[in-house]
Amino acid sequence: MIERGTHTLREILSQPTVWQETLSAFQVRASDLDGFVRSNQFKRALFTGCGSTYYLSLTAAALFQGLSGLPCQVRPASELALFPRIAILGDDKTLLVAISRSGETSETLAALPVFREQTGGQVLVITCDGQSSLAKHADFVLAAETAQEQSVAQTRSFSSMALLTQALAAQVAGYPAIQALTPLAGIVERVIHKYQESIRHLAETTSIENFFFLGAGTLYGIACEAMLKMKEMSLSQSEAFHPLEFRHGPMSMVTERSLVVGLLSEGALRQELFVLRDMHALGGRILVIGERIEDLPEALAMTIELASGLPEWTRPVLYLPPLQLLAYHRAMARGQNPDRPHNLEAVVHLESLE
Ligand code: F1P
Repeated sequence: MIERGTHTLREILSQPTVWQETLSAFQVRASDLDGFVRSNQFKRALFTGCGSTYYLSLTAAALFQGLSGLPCQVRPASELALFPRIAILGDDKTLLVAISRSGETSETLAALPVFREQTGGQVLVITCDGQSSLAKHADFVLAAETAQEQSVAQTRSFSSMALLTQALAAQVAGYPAIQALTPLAGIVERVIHKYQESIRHLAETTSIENFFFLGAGTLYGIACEAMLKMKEMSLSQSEAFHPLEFRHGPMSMVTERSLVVGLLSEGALRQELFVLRDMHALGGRILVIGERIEDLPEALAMTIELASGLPEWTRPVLYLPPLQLLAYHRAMARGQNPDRPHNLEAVVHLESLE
């Protein structure tokens, strides 16, 4: 019998290698992608997915708009399928980017024909299964095949598909995508190695009862994914907020039994640190993840410094492995099996949509 958590841990730790493989796969498709983008002259993009891949869409759309300047929207696939008139804006110059690890989720599959009928636009699919039903219905496919997983909860699949969205955004914006993203694999390996033990130690702190993940801009989708990982794997109370939104009510839940995790950006760093100091004053424990962490006394927080030296747009994926490890070790400490989360399946089917 395989010990609980074996697949999840192996998949989390394999990310440096799988990211390299994913970027190589992207490189093979890069000139075809250029042709696809040039011949369609897209004016806007709509990103969609379900669960983890909806949260990935939030980060991807923010990056895409930030780099390319094209307006982007994000909707859960169920909203596109069930409420197209209020969920879909656009015309035949709109690109739908549909993201799904399995490529078989019923809502995401149902969204495609609805989008095509309403806009006449093209569909680009990002997936871990290039032979899936979703991929078969796409106009263009980017696949991270070696990121496929045995675990139900997405870890390396999420980060590898995130890397593909970053590469897509960079390429559309005319940045040297591969060159900019290649160093990430080495950097994440160092981050995992340096912080794995202290993350495990924090995750095993049984006095922590609830988790709050705060992220702004491109990091909001990452905060949501961290919240979902903590719920799925360890069945712990967790929520995600934009950092300043947190002060508008939700912070009333912070006690000395809370862990507030700040995913620090560059643009709003001062304000984010202000919120974290505030939450510490309310009794919360603080974990911060950021490129460089200064101005925060050690006693106030546990810190994870990415120290990548890379441009900010490349960095969102680097926050993921420490957050996945936090959820994994919390699950193990609570006797859960993160490979097979409670009540969950790897693919969600809703018969009435099929
Ligand atoms: C999306 C998803 C996952 C979730 C669970 C069920 O799947 O909702 O986010 O963790 O595994 O499926 P997919 O469309 O990306 O395959």
